[in-house]
Amino acid sequence: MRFDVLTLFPEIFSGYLGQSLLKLAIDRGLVDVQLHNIRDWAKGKHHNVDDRPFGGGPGMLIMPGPAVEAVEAVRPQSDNPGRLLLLTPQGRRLDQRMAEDLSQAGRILLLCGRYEGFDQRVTDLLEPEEVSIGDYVLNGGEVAAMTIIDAVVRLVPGVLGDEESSVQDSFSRGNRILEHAQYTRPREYRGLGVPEVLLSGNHPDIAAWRERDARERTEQRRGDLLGDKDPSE
Ligand code: 6GU
Repeated sequence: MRFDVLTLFPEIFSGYLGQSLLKLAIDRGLVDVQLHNIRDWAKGKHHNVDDRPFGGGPGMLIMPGPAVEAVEAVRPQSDNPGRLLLLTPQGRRLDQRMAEDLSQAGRILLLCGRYEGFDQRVTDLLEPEEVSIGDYVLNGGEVAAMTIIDAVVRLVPGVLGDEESSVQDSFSRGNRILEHAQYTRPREYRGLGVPEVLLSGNHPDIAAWRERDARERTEQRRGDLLGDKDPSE
């Protein structure tokens, strides 16, 4: 799985990319993340990438030239043209189903905006898929791009061990239930014990307890998940 991140702030990604699970996946050749600085495609001696909006208004917009030319230069670097995502709070909201679909693409290009966003002609010319990670406003697309990489990478075969397989995750395909509570040692901490059934060795009883706990917490916290239909379908 190859990710190409196009951003004005590639440094934001360095700590994240050096972190355990992702670093391991990169070292094992399962994942490749290429960072590209949009400013490298800026023209003129000041390498400007942003300017004020025509018609007035607050903030600065990323000019079409650097963004469009960056994508046009990076896209042919691999045989797979991949899926081009533009990160914006105006995009389609990311969910587990979208992450699963993206994990099949082989390659994802992530175009990160800062300031007040991109000149409209970036979208008109590149026709990217516009993606949001939720209904709140971030200062830029970088944290959203990391979120997408993080959600997708753990679905790439081989990235997670068998032990931590993603198939039973709360939101894996068709699974619209939260996970049950879990306990580890010590058996007592500050006067709080562990449900007796989990210490019983009775595996049918343990499975039944976990199912009930998962159902109860889903009802209490996320009743919206229990409707008979996925609202994204
Ligand atoms: Cl993708 N970008 C920005 N700037 N804000 C967001 C977002 C993206 N998703 C939610 N909020």
